[in-house]
Amino acid sequence: MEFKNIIVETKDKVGIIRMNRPNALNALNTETLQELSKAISDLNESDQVRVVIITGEGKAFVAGADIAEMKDMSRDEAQAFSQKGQKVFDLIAKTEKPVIAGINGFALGGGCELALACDIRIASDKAKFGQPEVNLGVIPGFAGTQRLSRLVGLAKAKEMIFTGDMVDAQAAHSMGLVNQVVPGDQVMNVSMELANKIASKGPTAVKLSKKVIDQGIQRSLDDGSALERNWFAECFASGEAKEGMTAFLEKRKPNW
Ligand code: CO8
Repeated sequence: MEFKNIIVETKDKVGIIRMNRPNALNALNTETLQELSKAISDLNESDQVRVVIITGEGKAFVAGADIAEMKDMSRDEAQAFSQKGQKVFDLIAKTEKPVIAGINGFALGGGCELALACDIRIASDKAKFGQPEVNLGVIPGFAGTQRLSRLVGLAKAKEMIFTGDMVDAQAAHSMGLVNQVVPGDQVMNVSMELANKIASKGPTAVKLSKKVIDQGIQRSLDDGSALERNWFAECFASGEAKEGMTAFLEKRKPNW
């Protein structure tokens, strides 16, 4: 599939998706969602790739769903569009490999929701976050009501969603919406550094960590701990535990 609205590349063990509709501030139309879905599936299946970064070209990460495309939607079309976006973002959230959002600028509406579907968020000090849907007479439709409240708590999520106000990167950091704020021109460097560090770790252990955290958080502590036991054992079955521990004892780097 040829991509028109995104650029996909691989550097070492890191797959990079750049949202690339700068004239529309990388707004998500149906075509872009389809491309994003294909790209993330391809990177998930690639043996070379261990970590994925999603970032934006120009002054926006993503300024939301495409308002021009949504404007005349019927109720059924709106439902289908919301479902499509939720499915793509779910694919990102459930990708076996860690996904880092390198937030270079505006992350609004669907753009904030895209960042929320990623595992780790690195933000430029110039980035702005918001769920401005109420300004347009709608609510977030790509799971923002759900993921934002789970990440930053009900009070902050409700304030952002009810007012539609934008918050700057520092405020986003204070509420736990982003992991780190970095100077604007350092977003990709810091994201790559983090991605390379994660990519150097035991690949099965990293994948299973993501799976057990995401699945366990939805269960009781006892049930989550049962999952952890199973997947802890799985690390031994994969052979990577033996290599990691042997390497430690032999004072060398593991080879995985
Ligand atoms: N959709 C379509 N086009 C957009 C969008 C968007 N979300 N955002 C910006 N653009 C376009 C502008 O129309 C403009 O186009 P043109 O040059 O042809 O006039 C171009 O991008 C540049 O934008 P601005 O001139 O507005 O740039 P500014 O720097 O002045 O302002 C802002 C930047 C503040 C980011 C401003 O563009 C803005 O407010 N954008 C809209 C942000 C927004 O409301 N996003 C939420 C959209 S709703 C949503 O995401 C819901 C998701 C769930 C959908 C569920 C499905 C039913």
